[in-house]
Amino acid sequence: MFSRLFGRKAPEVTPTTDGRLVYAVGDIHGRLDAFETLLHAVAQDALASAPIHRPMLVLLGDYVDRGPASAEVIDRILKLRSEPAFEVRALKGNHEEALLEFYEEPGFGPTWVEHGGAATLASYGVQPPAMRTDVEAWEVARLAFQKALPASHKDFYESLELMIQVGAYAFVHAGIRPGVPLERQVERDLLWIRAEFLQSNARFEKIIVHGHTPMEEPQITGRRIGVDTGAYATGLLTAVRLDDAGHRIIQGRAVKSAA
Ligand SMILES: [Mn+2]
Repeated sequence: MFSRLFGRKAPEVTPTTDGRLVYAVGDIHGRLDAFETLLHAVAQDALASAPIHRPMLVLLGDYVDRGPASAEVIDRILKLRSEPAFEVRALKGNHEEALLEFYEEPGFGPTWVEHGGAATLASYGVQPPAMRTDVEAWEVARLAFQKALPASHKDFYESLELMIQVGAYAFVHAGIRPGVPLERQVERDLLWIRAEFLQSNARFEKIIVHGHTPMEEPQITGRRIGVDTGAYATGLLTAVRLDDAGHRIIQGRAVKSAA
């Protein structure tokens, strides 16, 4: 009311993280090099911040495919989980969904490879079939993949989360469907949505922190924070640091970009 009377905007309220220090990391896509650089920067920042509670590291999904070191990225995440420095929370991306689909269904192989799956198979020591249409060869590759995939990795892929909420923020891989309450969002949208979410002017219940759609620069608006900077191609991996004082971008760049 007052804002209308005085012709001013309502005062901005800083969104809260309920006292937590949170880092949300964008799409890694097999770029262990960029991930290591970013983790180093995040760890330095966390030490300097001396938070009261253990800092939270939210991984926004799409750990595998396209880049050269998918299996190694998962090993690195599992190691982080075994260490005390961060509470590690990992979201499911559409590329992890594709991996799990191929694990069950060899006919999905050609589709997966179109989206960078060959790099993931290679990182597990599995050669994808030369002929995309060779059904028997895909079944051989699937069986080899099932054998090569460590149980710890299978557990990891199967236990990924779809949404994490902290204070005024909700973390998802791709985005949310506008107009649908957070608790009624469906997996397909959370993993895949693009334009309908990115171009929406709808009011969201929380500030949505997401990856999935690569942009040259991190996208920060009042309703969403997008941190996918296409690391697999650019070598630049982005995180957003959130606490009760606000947000700050932290980036890690691989020494060399992918050719
Ligand atoms: Mn994605």
